[in-house]
Amino acid sequence: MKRLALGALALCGALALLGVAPSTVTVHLTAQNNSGQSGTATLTQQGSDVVVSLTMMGIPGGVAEPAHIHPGTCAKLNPAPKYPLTNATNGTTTTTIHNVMLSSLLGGNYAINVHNAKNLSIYVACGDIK
Ligand SMILES: [Cu+2]
Repeated sequence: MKRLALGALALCGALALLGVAPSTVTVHLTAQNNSGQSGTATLTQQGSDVVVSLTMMGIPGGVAEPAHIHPGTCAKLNPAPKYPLTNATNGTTTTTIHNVMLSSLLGGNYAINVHNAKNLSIYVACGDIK
């Protein structure tokens, strides 16, 4: 156990020296169009990839809702997705977006949204990435 902790410490030190210290951003998705659905997404830099984990509350059981990262903000969203996420089935989804820097997604230029499974034009939740 002690050896494991020392190993983890050494790994952290090595990552810090390499300048690839992991960083994470949390995005809160609020309900839209009276969906009653809200959620939390965490975006984590892992090397040259960003891993997006999304957990939604209030999705009906068994429903797979499409989710994306879109350019724009929730208030003014570009309807064309920039990065598709895997569908939020039973409320959770994890997607690895390759060759993206988390820093490029910050600054209020992108938002994460979730769509109604039956009618994509209806947004059920959205959160600005900042
Ligand atoms: Cu979308």
